[in-house]
Amino acid sequence: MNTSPASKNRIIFHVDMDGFYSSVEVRNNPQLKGQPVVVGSDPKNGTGRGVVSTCSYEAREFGISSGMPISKAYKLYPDAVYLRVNMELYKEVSKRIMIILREFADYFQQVSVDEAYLDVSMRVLDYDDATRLALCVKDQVFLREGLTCSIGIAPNKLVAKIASDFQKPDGLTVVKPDEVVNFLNPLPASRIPGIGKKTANMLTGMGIGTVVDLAACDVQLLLGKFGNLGLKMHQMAKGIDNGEVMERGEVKSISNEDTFDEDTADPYIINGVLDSLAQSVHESLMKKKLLFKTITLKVRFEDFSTYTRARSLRVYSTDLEIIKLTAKDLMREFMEKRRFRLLGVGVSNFEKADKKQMLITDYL
Ligand code: TTP
Ligand code: MG
Repeated sequence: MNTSPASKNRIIFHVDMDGFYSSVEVRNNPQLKGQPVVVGSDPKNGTGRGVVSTCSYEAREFGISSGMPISKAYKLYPDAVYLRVNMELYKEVSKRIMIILREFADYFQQVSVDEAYLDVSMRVLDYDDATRLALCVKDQVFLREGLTCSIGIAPNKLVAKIASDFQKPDGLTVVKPDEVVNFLNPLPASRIPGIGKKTANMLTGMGIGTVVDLAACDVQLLLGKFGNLGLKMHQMAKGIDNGEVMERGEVKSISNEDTFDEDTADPYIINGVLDSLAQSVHESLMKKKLLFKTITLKVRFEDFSTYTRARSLRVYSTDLEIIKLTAKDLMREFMEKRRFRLLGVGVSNFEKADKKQMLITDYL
């Protein structure tokens, strides 16, 4: 694995594309420029049951955001341009963008379809030099792909990531080592990666609203309340992160999920959906020539509460029946009176099929 040294004087970029899916759509259909564009599932005149994947900054002005039910987005602004997700297209564009970004890095790590870390410590002299390099990155991405991105520059990945989100779209935020604390302190604690809504609410209950509150909190208190996550949060609040920029290994998991047209508790429908999800996951697995060891089930109830369960096998497998059986077995604890809104099936913990014999054996 190609890993950057976690030395003290690093200069890291976090690059994140602006409104990625919607920006690609607008670039391909310039007549959409300046319009509120929402990419997600079919709104079906307000009765659609899926979610918003992302939307253009113009649509964000109406309060629309990623992850919101598409029906809510429609209520907020029915006249927006609603487009379906064209994942093949975004993946293709993503691949080309990552090729551009990689050219600028000593060490490179793609973290999602539209974001990457670049360790540039060895190719720049200081933060001014790094700023010039970041402007070159933005220029190249725009020239070659017609898309804008935002970049955060900082001494570590954590602060670079928070910085890239600080001024969006088309932003560039530089946080030098001696500015880290002043940059982080006034931000809401929820800006720290890993602090979701639930944790943020718990923190608020403890009187912790901002990063400086978190940094000032007694670490024992955080440890008691959140375990190791508490310790990690406390470190991050102080801007400490020694994580290295590393090349991403192969794909970590393969999954698929389905939102029902109508919430259901019907075992016949549920089993049918689990089978077809398992089937599609298995097809991707075969295409990628991978063996799996872990099967994951995701369920979402009608009230949007969401749970995941996973089970690992003793040996690697390629067997479709094992995915189906395990998903159904994991499903058993949820088969109660409540109705389901969404089901998902995934596999992970991979091994290359050519490295090991295809082992199709007993399942736990
Ligand atoms: P993000 O980088 O979080 O969002 P974005 O690029 O659309 O907008 P921003 O300018 O704020 O960075 O996610 C990248 C893509 O991932 C996004 O274009 C669509 C997809 N996505 C989802 O499908 N669902 C989600 O809930 C989120 C957050 C993103
Ligand atoms: Mg983005």
